[in-house]
Order: sequence, then structure tokens, then C-alpha cells
Amino acid sequence: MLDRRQILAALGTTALATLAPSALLAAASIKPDDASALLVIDVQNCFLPGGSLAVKEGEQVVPVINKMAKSFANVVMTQDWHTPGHVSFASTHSGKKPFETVDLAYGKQVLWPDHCVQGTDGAALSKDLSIPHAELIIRKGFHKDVDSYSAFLEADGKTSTGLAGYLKGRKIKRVFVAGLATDFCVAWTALDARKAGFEVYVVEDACRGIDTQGSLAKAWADMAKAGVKRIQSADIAASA
Ligand code: VGL
Ligand code: ZN
Repeated sequence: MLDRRQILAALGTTALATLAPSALLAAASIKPDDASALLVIDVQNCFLPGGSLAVKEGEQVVPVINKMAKSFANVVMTQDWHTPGHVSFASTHSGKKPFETVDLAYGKQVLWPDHCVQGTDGAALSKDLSIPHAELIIRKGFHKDVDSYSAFLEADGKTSTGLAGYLKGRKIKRVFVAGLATDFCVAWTALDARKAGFEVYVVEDACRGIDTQGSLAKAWADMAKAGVKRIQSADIAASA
């Protein structure tokens, strides 16, 4: 006969045995495979503290991305890479200030402080990134008269960066997007990745936003509508 204490002890063991594995699974249920790539967007000095277009808490994404990158066999990084006098700079348009907008041939353009000018220290990737196995760095926004938030398609909506072709050539089916800024380069990259036919995850705690004129809420709404999955870095299984 089991006494009361033995029954309680057995129940306790059963409860632990049944609960613990599912709790662990829920904590890290996504395992990146060879058909998965991590896209690290614009983790550049200009977007970090002290930079000309510093994103609030931008530096906090770096350790999260470094850790997560270890779970990926495939990592691609991007670099915003503008000409001097780029069309996206407020300083290029007389009488305009940063965060105002202008209407260009391809649509509405938010104007920014000068940032990520080709070859400058501000355009360099953060020295705190530690992803030696990253296999491609793609530069974007290098045409003087066209911006490119997206890593796939310039803001004219038709000029390709070549990234979709690269990823498809490498048989990548799933992309995980992280970096700066959530509401611009991360969101536009995620939306274009969906349009190009990829399964897309945005890792929320590995991103930070600029949030101008409601841009952050709009970006998340647009991404949800497009079928982008919003996850946390803890949802990704750590490397073995
Ligand atoms: C970005 C504004 C201007 C970004 C780039 O990386 O999100 N935002 N250029
Ligand atoms: Zn830019």
C-alpha cells in the first residue's frame, strides 16, 4: 500500500515529467536548418549610440544577434551604403529638415540626417558584431537618386539588389530578420522576402525601431498582414 506521502511524491514526479519537456519545447521550438538564413540588417555605427541616425537602444541588439547567429549555418549581413548628397538626406533638399517627407518619382520619401556615407566610419558595421561565419555582406542604397530600405528591392520597387537570387541559388527557403531599424530596413526586407516567396520570421528582441509618425505600429501591422512571423530570440534553439 502506498501512503499519502508516497502518492504525493509520485504525482509530483509525473507532473514534472509531463510538464517539463513541453515547457522546454515552448521556450526554443525553432531549429534553423540548412535551408534557413539569418539576415542581419544594418548594424552600423550611424544607427548606434553616437551615430548620426542613432536608433534608441540600438546597441542592445548586438549581443542578442551574436548569440543567435551561432544557431545559423547561413548568415547574410547588410550595409546601408549611400553616396554623399543622397536623395534620402534632408540636407540634399533645400528648406527640408530630417524626418520631414518629400514626394519623389517613386513615391513618398522620409528625409534623414546624413548617414551611412560610403567608406565612412559611420557606415562601418559595428565592431562588436561577432559573426565570423557570415557569408555575404550586401550593400544597398548606393544609387544616388533611389533609397533602399529593403535588402531585396530598391525603393523604386523594381531594381533588385540580387539578394533573392543569391538566397534561392543557395537553396534557402526561410529567412530570419534582425537588426536596425524594425520599422524601416527590417520591415521592408521582411515584406519583400515574403513577396519573393520566402518563409519569414522577424526576431523582435533582436531589432529596435526608429518610430517616426506611427511607423513602428504600421510596420508590425503590415508584416502581420503579409504573413511574417513575429518571434523572440528565445524561440530559436541554441546551437548544439
Ligand atoms: C534605415 C532609415 C534610413 C534603416 C536606413 O536601416 O532602417 N532607416 N536608412
Ligand atoms: Zn539609409
